[in-house]
Amino acid sequence: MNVRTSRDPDQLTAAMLAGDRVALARLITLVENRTLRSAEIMSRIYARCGRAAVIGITGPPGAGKSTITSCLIEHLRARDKTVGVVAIDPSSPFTGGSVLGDRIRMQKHFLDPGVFIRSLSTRGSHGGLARAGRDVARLFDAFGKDFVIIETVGVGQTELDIMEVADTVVVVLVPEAGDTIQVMKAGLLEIANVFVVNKADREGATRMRTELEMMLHLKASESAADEWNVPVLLTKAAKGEGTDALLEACLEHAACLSARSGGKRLGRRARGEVLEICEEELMRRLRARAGEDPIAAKLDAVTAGDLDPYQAALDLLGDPAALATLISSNGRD
Ligand SMILES: Nc1nc2c(ncn2[C@@H]2O[C@H](COP(=O)(O)OP(=O)(O)O)[C@@H](O)[C@H]2O)c(=O)[nH]1
Ligand SMILES: [Mg+2]
Repeated sequence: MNVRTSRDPDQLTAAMLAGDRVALARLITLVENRTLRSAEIMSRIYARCGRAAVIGITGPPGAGKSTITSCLIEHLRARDKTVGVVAIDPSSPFTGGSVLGDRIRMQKHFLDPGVFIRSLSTRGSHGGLARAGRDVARLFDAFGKDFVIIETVGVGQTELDIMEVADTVVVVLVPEAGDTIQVMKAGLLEIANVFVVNKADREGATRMRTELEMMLHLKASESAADEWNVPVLLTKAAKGEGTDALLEACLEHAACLSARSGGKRLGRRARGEVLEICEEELMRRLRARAGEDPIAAKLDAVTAGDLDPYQAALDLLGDPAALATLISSNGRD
């Protein structure tokens, strides 16, 4: 078998679980393409997941997420831990900043066999991207990485969805007016386990920390007592300052989690996830069949003005035989 070109989930997952990095890269590509194979692949590796500590890093573009990720990789490698990174940022690929020093630092990570970095493109729907991000994180976990870092731009539902797979969610902000309000609007206050005010070399960092602490205090007094107090840390990631304390906070949070649940949170939204996987696969199959009958015939009737789109959809859904054809796996991918 040539693992570079194989599409066989059994062979590829066996090779990957035996430690083959090329097989891992190939599986990531297949999972990124969101075909039926992604579900088949994930089902084969799922039982091996749950050992890695998954850290999600989110925040606005340019806040310093990639720079922080790079620092965390360095700290983890110094402790002999292996790391997988999934970067989901359509606007800027994971290069670790434009400064030459940053790029040289990133280069080192790309050459390190203990580190596997993968950027995901925006291909497909947003839901598809969120699922791809989660699945790649799980592939790293099953492969045996000690830590998985997911970097994503924190502005929408995609990011919130991806963060479901993270054990510890780090929200990175910068001292700029309006950011704390943005935090509330984007629902980040609900998902953050650790807040970071990066670029603390700029004015307003301590004020922003105070604002965040006040917001967290209000939230804590509203809800039942939580064993975890969300810390607000200041970092100057470009200089590497404060990122060791950030890693410590992430480790403390992970320890707090496992003490609380007696294990990993894997599968805590199992019901929702099954429905999501079905939805994605059903949509994929429907789209693949859109050019064929019975959908094509209905579309023609709608374009000709003989049928309205609502009735066309109701006809298709009301015909069990048509429905069975539509959602059957065509085995072409
Ligand atoms: N002044 C300052 N700039 C920083 C700091 N951390 C990162 N940057 C710079 O901010 C820019 C965006 O960083 P990047 O990590 O790519 O942000 P991302 O879009 O959140 O991943 C880069 O030019 C970094 O060098 C910091 O602590 N202070
Ligand atoms: Mg980035």
